[in-house]
Amino acid sequence: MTPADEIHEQGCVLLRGAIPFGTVIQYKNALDDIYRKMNGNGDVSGHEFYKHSELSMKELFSTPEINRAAIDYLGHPSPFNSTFMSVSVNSENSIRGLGLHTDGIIQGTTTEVFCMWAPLHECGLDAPGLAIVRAGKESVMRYLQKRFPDKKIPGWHSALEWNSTNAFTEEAIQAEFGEPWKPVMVPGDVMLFTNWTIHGSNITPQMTMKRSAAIYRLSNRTILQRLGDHEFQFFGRRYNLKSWVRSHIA
Ligand SMILES: O=C(O)CCC(=O)C(=O)O
Repeated sequence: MTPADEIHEQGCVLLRGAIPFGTVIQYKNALDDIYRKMNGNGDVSGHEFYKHSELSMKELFSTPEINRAAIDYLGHPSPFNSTFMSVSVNSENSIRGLGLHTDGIIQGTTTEVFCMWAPLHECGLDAPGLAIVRAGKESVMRYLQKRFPDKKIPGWHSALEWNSTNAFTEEAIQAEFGEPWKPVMVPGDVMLFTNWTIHGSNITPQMTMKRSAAIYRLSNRTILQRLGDHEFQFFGRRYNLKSWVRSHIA
């Protein structure tokens, strides 16, 4: 079974040692430099990171194994978004993590998205790791439709509304899918999943160390194609963003 087959079947696959250790440490050091300069520990976008370090997220994840999995899953991968996220129990050090969710319910489900998550520190034992539900798109879609019966799925998404329900509590998810997988991971390991995979931070009060992760997402549609999904109004007339960009810029 290929990594893409595993993603179809169970929503995720963990590639051990997928990126050379030394490369990951170079990115970790660059991120620490940025935090020192900015005197902060929040999220850093891939774009901001590149401006400071000239290290690109694309290159970090560009190994033959990962490229193959992305092509097998998406066909023609195109950059979607990228960020570095640092998590610890001490919120002065970083953010305190994210509860269980699917990226699609927040960022949209009309585009297929392939997500790569790589820790820059050891995690899952002394530092927060990743909690991930081993369930494929079909079963997650069935679950979401059951929990949000009046919404069109795929289609509906909301940055806030999903979070005002109990659809993503540990208890609700466990009752439907069983205990989420919480693997111990080291720099070089990469978890691959999609915008349908239920996941979040694995954090307990005992995890006293900080962990950073590089997160890079690709989609099966280019930015221009995605713009075609959006309409806007100007002086009472409706415009399609993609057609507008084509005629005025592209
Ligand atoms: O890095 C983490 O702890 C969680 C990341 C996550 O859930 C996300 O970026 O969607």
